[in-house]
Amino acid sequence: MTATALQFKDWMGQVQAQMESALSHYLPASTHIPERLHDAMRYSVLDGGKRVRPLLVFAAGQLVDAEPQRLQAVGAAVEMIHAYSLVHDDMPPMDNDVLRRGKPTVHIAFGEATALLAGDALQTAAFDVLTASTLADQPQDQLKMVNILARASGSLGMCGGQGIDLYSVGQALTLPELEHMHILKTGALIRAAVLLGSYCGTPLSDEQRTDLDHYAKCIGLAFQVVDDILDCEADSATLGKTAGKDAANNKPTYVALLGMKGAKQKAEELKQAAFTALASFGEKAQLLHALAGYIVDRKY
Ligand code: GRG
Repeated sequence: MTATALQFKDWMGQVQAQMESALSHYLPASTHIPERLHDAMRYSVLDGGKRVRPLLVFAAGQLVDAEPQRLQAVGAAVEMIHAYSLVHDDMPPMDNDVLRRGKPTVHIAFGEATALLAGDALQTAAFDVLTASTLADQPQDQLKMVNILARASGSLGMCGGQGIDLYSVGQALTLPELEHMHILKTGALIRAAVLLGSYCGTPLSDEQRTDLDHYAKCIGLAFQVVDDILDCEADSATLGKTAGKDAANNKPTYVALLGMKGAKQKAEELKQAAFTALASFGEKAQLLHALAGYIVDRKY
């Protein structure tokens, strides 16, 4: 491993540790009544996950010299939305999964009604954190941040993407349709994480914001392409299948549409496009650059 790669790994470890404490701080304590609901919320968020979205918040914060406390709050808000989406996605009417991050899913551990409530409460807790303290220099910027997170999470963002996914089961999606679904389902929150981090410090110019947004769109889509590749590889290894669980469940994937080689090439192209979008930021975009590499080259 090179010195730069080691420094990046150290930085990731530090942000992940900071986020664990920040999330624990912002989530209601288990001792609050109703304890069962707060236990379920904490169970779904703490002690697990790569924290990719908070890492992006911090990396974008570096561009604008943002204060760590602001980035922790914003990272916590985004991670709470992410956790809520996983809790609901795992439930029987959606993916019906029994394991997440190596432990029983929330509805298995706490029951379906509590899982539903925990997801709902995590969603509103995110907006509580995003509005409870000053996170941008200008009040209108903080208002914009609330709007960015709401848009990215709702029916024009993540929920909309999940809807397209649900309604397309058993249908043959074209590549543009698959791409549209993932830009919303996974990409919208990743894009929001990058933009939100950039609102926490010195304002960017419109041109810089456009470049940053382009970077965020590329890595948001790359994240899903790589997720499909990893799913397919894991399922091939354990089940001896070549198409992966999603394809076996009749869900469209990049690997099914492009083949493994084509999907890997697509991820590489998106990474290069993300790098290009960062060119004008120079040294300040080092962490965003490294994160694009991490997202595309990760092994889990
Ligand atoms: C139910 C409203 C609602 C939305 C669900 C994002 C989503 C929409 C569902 C997740 C389904 C899924 C597993 C998609 C694949 C990509 C993805 C988001 C993987 C999980 O994210 P990671 O890898 O997870 O960042 P960790 O555990 O590291 O936090």
